[in-house]
Amino acid sequence: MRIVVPAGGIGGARFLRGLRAVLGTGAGTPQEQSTGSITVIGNTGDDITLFGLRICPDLDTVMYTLGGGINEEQGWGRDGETFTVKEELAAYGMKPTWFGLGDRDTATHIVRAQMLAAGYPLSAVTEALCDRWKPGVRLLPMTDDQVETHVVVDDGDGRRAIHFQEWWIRHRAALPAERIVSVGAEEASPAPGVLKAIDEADAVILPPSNPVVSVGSVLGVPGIREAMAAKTVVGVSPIIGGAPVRGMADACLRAVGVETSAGAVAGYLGADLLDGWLVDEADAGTEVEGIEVRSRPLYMSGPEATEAIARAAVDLAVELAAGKGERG
Ligand code: FO1
Repeated sequence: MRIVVPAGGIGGARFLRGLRAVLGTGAGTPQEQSTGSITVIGNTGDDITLFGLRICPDLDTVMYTLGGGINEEQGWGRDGETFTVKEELAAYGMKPTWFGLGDRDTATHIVRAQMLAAGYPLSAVTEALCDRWKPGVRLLPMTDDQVETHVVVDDGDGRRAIHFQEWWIRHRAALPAERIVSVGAEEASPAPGVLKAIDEADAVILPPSNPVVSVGSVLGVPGIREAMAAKTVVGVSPIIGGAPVRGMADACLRAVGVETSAGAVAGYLGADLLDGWLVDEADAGTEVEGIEVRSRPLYMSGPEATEAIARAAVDLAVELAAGKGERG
């Protein structure tokens, strides 16, 4: 079964570990035992240039998590990390100091910066980095063009736009966001292979990533949403019982005027896109017009739980695809 997954950072990456187990595409699984393939369309809206380096948080989080190099409790950055480069930059008075630039992680950013400077597109850079990490999925950036998520805030110094990372890391998304803007999205094109992978997919699964700045950013690249809407799409709610499982998706939802609930997020993603929506038992009874809602435990409390959630998503997609077939 060929599955396409538009993904963001931590929640998406963890879900992908479970989906990889369901399809038997995990690292070390002999090819013949694999029952399918996974193409991840990674969000690049979080990307930021700092100290001459191009940093791609969501691509790196997926790559490290599936490649076995992630800092597990943090959910981002490398395991066994040190911060000597960060300290030395601060000693030179370099700004910003709020970004947690790790030494091991910096090697990834140097490889990326060097390849980009040599003229390679981000998709080629990502493929080269994955040659080392072997994530067991095909990881494509949503676009090779520059798209960045910026947040319009007004904190008494007057209204201004700041980079998503500054809002997220420095301000912990506590500055009320008047608007979230995907700068450059209108002019961007899907990266090579993205539309083909969607077209050839048996299903699209939306992981419990941030619906606004992660899944939303991927859907905002012209052509991607339409291509996905033509497929059977099943999503996993990132909101349980009115709160995000982790991260600050509620701050993002507030910025776009959407209630922090499993049902409201499904409505925000749209019934034109979503065929099925998994919600936690806490949200059983959620109904969304035009979307088949099913409830089950959604806490990714460990590998078994995560695999069971991924399997439920795949099973619902198979069920709905068959139904679609009947309806023609
Ligand atoms: N998140 C933080 O909360 N603090 C950090 O200092 C930080 C540094 C960082 C460095 C590299 C990287 O790939 C991710 C990093 N993140 C950090 C996480 C990142 O801001 C978010 O995971 C995504 O951008 C949101 O999906």
